[in-house]
Amino acid sequence: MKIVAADVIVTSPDRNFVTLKITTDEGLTGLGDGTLNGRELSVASYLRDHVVPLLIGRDPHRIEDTWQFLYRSAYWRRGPVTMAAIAAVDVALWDIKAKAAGMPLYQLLGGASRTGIMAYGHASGRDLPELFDSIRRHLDEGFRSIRVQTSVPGINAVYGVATQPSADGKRYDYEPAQRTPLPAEEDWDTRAYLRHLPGVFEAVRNEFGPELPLLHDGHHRMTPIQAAKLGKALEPYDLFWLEDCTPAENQEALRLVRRHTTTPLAIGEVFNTVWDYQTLIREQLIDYVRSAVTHTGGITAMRKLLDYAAQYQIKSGIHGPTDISPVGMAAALHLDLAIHNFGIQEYMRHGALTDEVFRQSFTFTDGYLHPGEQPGLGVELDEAAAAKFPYVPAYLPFNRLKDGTVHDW
Ligand code: EZ4
Ligand code: CO
Repeated sequence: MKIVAADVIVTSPDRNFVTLKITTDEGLTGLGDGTLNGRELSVASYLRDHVVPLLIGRDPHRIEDTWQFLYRSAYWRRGPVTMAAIAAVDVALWDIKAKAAGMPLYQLLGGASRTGIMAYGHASGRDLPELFDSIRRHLDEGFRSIRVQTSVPGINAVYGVATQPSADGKRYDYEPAQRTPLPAEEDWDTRAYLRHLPGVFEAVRNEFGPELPLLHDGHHRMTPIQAAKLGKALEPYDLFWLEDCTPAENQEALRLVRRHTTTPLAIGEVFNTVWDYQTLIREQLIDYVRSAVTHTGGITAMRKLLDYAAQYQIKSGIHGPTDISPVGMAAALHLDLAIHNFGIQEYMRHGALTDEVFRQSFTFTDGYLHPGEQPGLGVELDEAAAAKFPYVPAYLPFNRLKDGTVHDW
């Protein structure tokens, strides 16, 4: 088999997505996701201008060789743009291989290790009544694990709170990127956050009982000692995980956090290779790997990363926000089903327009996701529908402290 075409499709149904479609001389096609929130066109260019010409004529079955070729021949290694582009190629090739085999992708990855994929949903509220309503709504929708984000008195705009108004006039919802010409400015005060959050978790536990798995995302805002303090303060409320407690490009910082708290830690949504995790995994400084298949070089690289983590009893918590396209989500679900060290899968529903563009075969029943039994990934792209939604500039917000200092968002 030979690759005869590779097309980059940028579409913006509810938000921007970058999709690579690879076509073979036998008429098989495969899809890969290369969406990088707020920097979508850079991946589209990397693919169109520098990768697509290299793919034509290659044997699509040679996935490992293609991965190594794209990684090593670029010379400039790693980075979110490069690794998202490689991921798009890798996932499209796995889609083709599984379609050629007539099997759902998870079968090629070793078959199912479980019957369903536990998914967590995103509850949030500006105050406790609104937060409780949101948790109840998620429970009604079938979610059996819940991430809890809340407004903080004294802060105007906080990451992850759906009902707060956003800069483009819509609800903030699950989608932090806003269709504004400049990044929206939000504000932050770590001490106010640290004072407020433990009481919120106490109230949630009192209302919903001890069993419900609860998660929280600190979104890179704390120093190591602040993160240690928060982890300790949240111990009575038995979190499933505390995510991104520090900006973890400094992996050593987690040694300090780990010394002080038994709250499980999850890190890695902004990482893009196994090297970003080397200290974190070898020294068992985290409990969950948060990488997205889409941003970490695809199935090939994620499998290796998660196999390495497995030696240290570290589990998967694959990133699944709305900025991962249905193609990237499907890749995550096939991997989740196959690996032994599965932990949990993040799941945010895409909007109705996205569902028109991407036809999906996954199911969500009683809190469990399943990728379905269609050969390949189980996702089809309706290119005519995609063409109706051209790219719209959109940026993630950024933070300033009260004195005007830019802070991690
Ligand atoms: O802010 O995907 O855990 N989930 C997250 C996400 C990220 C967005 C950034 O594009 O932190 O909501
Ligand atoms: Co996160």
